[in-house]
Amino acid sequence: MIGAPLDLGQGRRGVDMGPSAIRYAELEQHLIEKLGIKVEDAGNVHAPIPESAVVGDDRARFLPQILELCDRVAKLVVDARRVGATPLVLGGDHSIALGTLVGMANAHGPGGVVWIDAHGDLNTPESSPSGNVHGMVLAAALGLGGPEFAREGWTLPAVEAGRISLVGVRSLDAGERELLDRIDARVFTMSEIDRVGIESCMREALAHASGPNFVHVSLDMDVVDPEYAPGVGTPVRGGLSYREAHLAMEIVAESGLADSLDVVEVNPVLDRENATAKLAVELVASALGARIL
Ligand SMILES: [Mn+2]
Repeated sequence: MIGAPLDLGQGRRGVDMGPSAIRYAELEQHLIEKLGIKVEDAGNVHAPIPESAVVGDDRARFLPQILELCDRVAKLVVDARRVGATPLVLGGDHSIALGTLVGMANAHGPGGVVWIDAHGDLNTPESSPSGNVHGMVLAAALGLGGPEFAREGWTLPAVEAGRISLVGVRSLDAGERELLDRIDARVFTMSEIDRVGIESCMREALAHASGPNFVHVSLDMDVVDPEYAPGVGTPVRGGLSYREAHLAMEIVAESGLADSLDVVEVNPVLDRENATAKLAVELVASALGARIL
């Protein structure tokens, strides 16, 4: 378990408290007592705060500080893989997933990813309407974010272009649609999930991401409908229901494919009685094998 209390990748304060909220909702106890999983909490990596950091380039705000933090996450992920552990990274905004993916790629070579998110996170500094890096992280992991994302010692692309699955998407920018035309991604929009069901969508998403080196599952809590997950920075109506979110994670566990996980964008400032962090704990537990029976 690695905490990444970063909020420089988006515009609102609060997601920096995500790791605390998730720990306070008793993630560790859940995993140990209910699932018998051995957990080691590596604590939080150092994260600068926006009030004392330099914004830098408006097209990719706080990018140098974000990459520094991702590098710290990546090193802990490599350490975890060395001892055969499953890295579970707690955000923080979604930028931290670049650290997880680079760490996995440094340890094993480029892999596949199932990106469970209301958004595509496939912008670049050129295409981004906001300059928020959390909306660029998947493009960056593909090596398509531009030269500003390159760093010494980083394996980029960290993800193979033919092994990306997006699940739960309902908000894409024009630049993201263009990028999707150029890569072989499987995109399961909410519309497709409505039509064919979350079960077959998740099975196909995992199959598309599977292959050599690793499969990473990245869970942005904003994929869940704001009715169940109100404490996220960028809520979009029409998301996964409580049961659909659980079933998606149960299928992750059943597949046995996930080598690493992250859960991101929990914002306690916008939450109701820590409901979103509690749901994050439940969903992580489902992804790691919690069952009803
Ligand atoms: Mn996201």
